[in-house]
Amino acid sequence: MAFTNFETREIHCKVLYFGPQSAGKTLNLKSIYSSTASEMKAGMIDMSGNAGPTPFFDFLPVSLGKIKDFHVKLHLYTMPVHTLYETLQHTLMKGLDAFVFVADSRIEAMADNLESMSHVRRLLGEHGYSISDVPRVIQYNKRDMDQIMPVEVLREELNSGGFPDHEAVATRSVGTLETLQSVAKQIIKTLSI
Ligand SMILES: Nc1nc2c(ncn2[C@@H]2O[C@H](COP(=O)(O)OP(=O)(O)OP(=O)(O)O)[C@@H](O)[C@H]2O)c(=O)[nH]1
Ligand SMILES: [Mg+2]
Repeated sequence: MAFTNFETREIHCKVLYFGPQSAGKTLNLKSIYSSTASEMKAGMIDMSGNAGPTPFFDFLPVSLGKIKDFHVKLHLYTMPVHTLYETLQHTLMKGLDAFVFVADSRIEAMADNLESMSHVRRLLGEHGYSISDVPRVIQYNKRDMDQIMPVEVLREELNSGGFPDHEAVATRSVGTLETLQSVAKQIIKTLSI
């Protein structure tokens, strides 16, 4: 649920990036960070130093600017994959406004994608969200790699609900901003301002 502060005229929304291990969740946030104009970077946590698997989670606040006299901010988080961090997963699930599912397009990652998607659905259910109603974007990442699944198959397996989806190459910042814009558009529609 978006948090509205009427005194400061700010609305804070929470977006979680899900997906299997190494799908490119952290790189999505890094790419958004590096594509943001330096004058807009105030308040962002510099993520350029983080490398390798994410031990806990990543966090990146981004500003959408003013909408009807309210300053709208998105708080982007990546969800840790390992069940070792179950408590953290439950904490991150609270107050969710939308999510991005980053799929790894490689054929060998298909089973992990499916398992990760059912984990997301399970978490949504456990936290009282209406599974088919939470705004989301599905991203088919690593489109530059060899031996990848056709997008139509990924769509059939991971996006039967017909949510907005995008192809991406996060290493080259291809599709990462489009994914963010897509999720922002859906969130803005749900804001009651
Ligand atoms: N070729 C290619 N490699 C990618 C792409 N996206 C991510 N990678 C690589 O995949 C690896 C994992 O990327 P991360 O962004 O750390 O993935 P993650 O989902 O945050 O991984 P965890 O934090 O371990 O769950 C890195 O070596 C990236 O360079 C892509 O689009 N193309
Ligand atoms: Mg990571």
